[in-house]
Amino acid sequence: MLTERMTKALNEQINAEMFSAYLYLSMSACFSEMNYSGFAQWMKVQAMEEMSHAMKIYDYVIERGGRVELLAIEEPAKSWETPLAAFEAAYQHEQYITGRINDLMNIAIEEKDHATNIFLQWFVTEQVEEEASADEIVQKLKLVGDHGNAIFMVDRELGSRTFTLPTPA
Ligand code: OFO
Repeated sequence: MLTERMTKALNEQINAEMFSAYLYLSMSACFSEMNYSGFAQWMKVQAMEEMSHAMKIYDYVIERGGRVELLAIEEPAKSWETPLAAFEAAYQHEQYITGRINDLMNIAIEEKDHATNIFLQWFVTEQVEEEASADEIVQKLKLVGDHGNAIFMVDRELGSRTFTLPTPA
């Protein structure tokens, strides 16, 4: 059984993951408008991944006999000046999410909730990957600078990303 405090924190994380999905879908729409179909595809896949993160927590709360409460999803920003600005914002957002996962882990420890602690370990590892992949693209875009052809090549490369359901916790 989850404590009330743990349940509340997990419900808030469902919301944060859904907001991540909204944010990346908004970036995808912005890229589509700019005719960067590869960046748009990458962000769309990222949005689906975020929804799967939310669902993972949703299923866990229910499995533990907790009550899922869905909260209002904040409206994301709608436009970014350049691909670099969007990916920098994505990287910053992932750092914020990592902080949230760490806070959740601290609550699990304080509540002596070992099952939730183990469950959250998947997210701790996932965040390392989430930060690394966003930062890698930021670095690549910094390297290519204003060179249109090179940006086009990065766009093409990122367009090959497809969605695969993350491995179970
Ligand atoms: Fe769910 O990892 Fe990104 O936000």
